[in-house]
Parts: sequence; C-alpha cells; structure tokens
Amino acid sequence: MRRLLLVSLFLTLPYFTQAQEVVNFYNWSDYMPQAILDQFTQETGIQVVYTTYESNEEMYDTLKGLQSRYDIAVPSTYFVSRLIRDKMIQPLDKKKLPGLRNLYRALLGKSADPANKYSVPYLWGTTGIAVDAKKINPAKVKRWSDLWAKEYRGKILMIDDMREVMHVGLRALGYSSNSLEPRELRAAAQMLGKLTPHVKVWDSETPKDHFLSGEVAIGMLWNGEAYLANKQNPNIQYIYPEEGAVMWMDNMVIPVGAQNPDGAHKLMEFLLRPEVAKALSEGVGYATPNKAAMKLLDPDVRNNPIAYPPEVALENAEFTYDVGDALQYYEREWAKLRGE
Ligand code: SPD
Repeated sequence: MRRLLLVSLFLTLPYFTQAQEVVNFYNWSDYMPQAILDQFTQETGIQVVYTTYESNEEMYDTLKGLQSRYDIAVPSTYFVSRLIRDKMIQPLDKKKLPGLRNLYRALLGKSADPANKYSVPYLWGTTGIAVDAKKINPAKVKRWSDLWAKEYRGKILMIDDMREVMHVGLRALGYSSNSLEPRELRAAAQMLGKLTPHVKVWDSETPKDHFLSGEVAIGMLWNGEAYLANKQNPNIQYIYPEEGAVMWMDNMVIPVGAQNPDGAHKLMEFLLRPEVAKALSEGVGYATPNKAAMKLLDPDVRNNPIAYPPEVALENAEFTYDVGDALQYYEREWAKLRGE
C-alpha cells in the first residue's frame, strides 16, 4: 500500500511542479483593467505579470537595459519607429494574429511601421486641458496659452512627458509640435520656462488623482484620465485647446529578448477580440482602434466627447511623430526646463 502511494505521488509530481507559463506585460499605468488580464489567464492558464511605466523614455531605457525580459510593451507611434531603428523589437508572426482584420484600415500602415510588421495599435487618444469647474470657469479656458494666466499660478498640473510639454509651448507660439528647428524649440522652451515656476504638480503616472483630490485646478491631461475623473466628479471638465490638442496612438510590440513571444502573440490576439477591445476602451476611457469593437461600445462611451473626440475638436490637433536626429534638441531644451 505504502509503495503504491509513493508510485502515484511520483507520477503526479511533474503535474504539480510544472512552472506556470508567464507573459511579462510592460504598459502605461491606468491602461488595463485587471478583469481583462484575469479572463485571459482563466482561458489560457497563462499568468500575466503586469508592470507599468510613466513615459516612453522610461520604457525605452528599460528595454535597452540588458536585464529586460518583457514580452509585450506599448510604445507610442513615435517610439515604434525608434525601437525599429534601434533593432529593439522583433517582427510579429501575423499568422498568429488573425484579429488584425478587426482594426480600422486607416490606423494601420502608418509611416512609423508601414506594413505593421512590428506593431499592433492598442488605443489612441488626445491630450488637452482639464479644469475643475468648481474653481475655474471652463468658459474662460480655450487655449494652451491660457495656462500662463496669473490667476492659475500654483494650481497647475503638467504631464511629465517631454514631447507633450514641448507640444504645448510650440503650439502656443504657432509652431508645429513636430518642429525640427532648434530656434523654434528654444523659443518654446523659453516660454514654458515662464510657466514652470507656477506648476504645482508634474505627474504622468496618476495625473487625474491630483484633480480629484483638489490639489490642482487646471492643467494638461490625457483624455482617458479626464474621462475617468469626470465620471467620478463631473466638475472635472476636458477642453480641446484651440491651438490644437496632442494626438497619439499606443501600440503593442514584442521586444527583442522576450522570453515568451508565443504567449505575447496569444495575449495580443486576445486583446484584438472585439468584446475585449470594447471592455478595454470602456474601462480606461481611451478610443479603440478596433472597428469591430466600435459597434459593441456602450453608447454612453461612444458618444462621450472626452473618450471619442468629435471631428471638430481635432481640427488643429497634431499627431506626434518621430523627429529623428532633432530629438537631441528636444532633449537639450527639456533638460534645461526640468533642471536635469
Ligand atoms: N495612463 C495611460 C497614458 C497613455 C499615454 N499615451 C501616450 C502618450 C504619448 N505621449
């Protein structure tokens, strides 16, 4: 009897000791409802280890580090081209991604990755101005340049994001936010330098929380954060600045050195499902690039002008592109501005 017990234990041991398959997912904060990851684990048995970053630059530096072993990351389009150029991401196996057909054609084949050999659109959005209507009359705030008004001093939040802050300065002066001109960048940084002493909070991890706590009353905000804040407190309103909001798209990629590219493809394919993409968009308040999911969206979200900007709001908006070698000028001005 004792022998029989030992034999059966021996036979079942490999089952218990077999390590669970893992996908290491590196993504922005507040960008993925936990329920979606739980559903993926339930269906596939693959555990998702979810780690967050606060900027494209932080994500890039981590992936460059030799120790990085992430299976999926979610860079903005202007970083996709940089990651391809620096050979830091690997080609996708499209046979494992039939769900690509669910995406809007217009959002595929962008110049950063013309054949989407490396990247799959995840969510897209805007950056505009948020205002606490209890403290500031939203009707008085129409432009980025309004942030410089004396009465807002000490109440301002800025997203800690180089390209987006430079966008504010560049557009306020009438320049393109993808400017390649050192002279324009210097002028924008000089103008921003007059604003920074009056900024109360710099944050790109949980910016909405500072509005909800009442710490700040006006400032830059990502639209999804504004959508969630507005749901909790309708006084937090979102304004598309007349000079033009920032427009961006974030995309899933598989870094070179990923331990589980197969698991990464499975998670990508799962996220391409219309009903999952719907839950993602509704959960975080950003727009889905998934055409099939659009039909399923709760009308309250689809018709919400914060989550899904009306065309007129995007009239002067500018999409952020890779600026190639001019990046050094941005970095130089940013270092001066942030005192780095
Ligand atoms: N909390 C989610 C933030 C997503 C930001 N996306 C891209 C910003 C590009 N500068």
